[in-house]
Amino acid sequence: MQVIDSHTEGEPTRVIVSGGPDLGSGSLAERAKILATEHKDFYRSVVSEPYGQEAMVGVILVEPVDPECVAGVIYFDAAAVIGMCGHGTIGVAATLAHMGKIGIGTHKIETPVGVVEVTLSDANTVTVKNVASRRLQKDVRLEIDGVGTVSGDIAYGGNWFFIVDKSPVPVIPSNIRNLTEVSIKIREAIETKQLTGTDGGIIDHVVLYGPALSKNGHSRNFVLCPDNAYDRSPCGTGSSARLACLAADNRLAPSEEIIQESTIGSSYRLSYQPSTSDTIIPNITGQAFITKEATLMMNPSDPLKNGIKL
Ligand code: PYC
Repeated sequence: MQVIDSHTEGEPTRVIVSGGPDLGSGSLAERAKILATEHKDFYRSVVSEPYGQEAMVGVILVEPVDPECVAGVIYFDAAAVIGMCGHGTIGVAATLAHMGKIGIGTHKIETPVGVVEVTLSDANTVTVKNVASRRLQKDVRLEIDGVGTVSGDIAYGGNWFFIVDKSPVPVIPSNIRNLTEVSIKIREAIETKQLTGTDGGIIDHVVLYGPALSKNGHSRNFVLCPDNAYDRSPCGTGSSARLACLAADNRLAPSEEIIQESTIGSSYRLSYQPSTSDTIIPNITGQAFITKEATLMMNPSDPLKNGIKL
């Protein structure tokens, strides 16, 4: 299996260029479902240790249904197939450019949750025009053991998020373990209360916000992903969901640009355009760098070929 690895603002992406499973020729959502239900061991092994690394998001490149798209993509982490991935899309654009498949300019990419646009400004800098994003519920209060009441919004940016505006734990690198534990408790409380997005969409990402640490930053975030790893980048879909909340509260005007910091201090430039009465179209700009081209050798007799399961 041929893969190309990159990182987007510190968050790793592995693009499977060839040798992935046959997912048929249905819609991208149907193919994502086949990956999720019939190839769990496969997708876990691609991104988990010892073949992958912590926090890695994998991407299978597939034929798009929409002929205007340069590629179809299906995203996954070590725990789940996910609808969309902002940092992954920036990584895919840089990877397609590295492969000579796209040049400077704007291109369409098909995901299981809709078509997104990528604008490649140079070999590394990419702006993603994401799918329509919206807030579903404001000020949902949760009682968290050892923390107290935590209030957050349920919002969509290609995945479903619980967004806490005022993190109960300062968003600084030395708190990563504590931030992870609190975010996992929040996600468990969401499950216990059976809170979901529209059509039962699983709220599998939690974002905690704190003040920016840089002079020009708007805020800094900590993002818990389904596999319990934290996003090293500011999370493209999480940032999209947050933009929807800021827009709904009139805290950010259309086209106004903000700098969103990640936990590790990398950043995205963010803005939005209004779409329907309750949705916005987010723009996310960040940088991705290719880190390797490799052949993954999954030996059937390797007892750890499906990843380390503890
Ligand atoms: O950038 O959207 C994102 C993302 C989702 C999970 C990890 N990164």
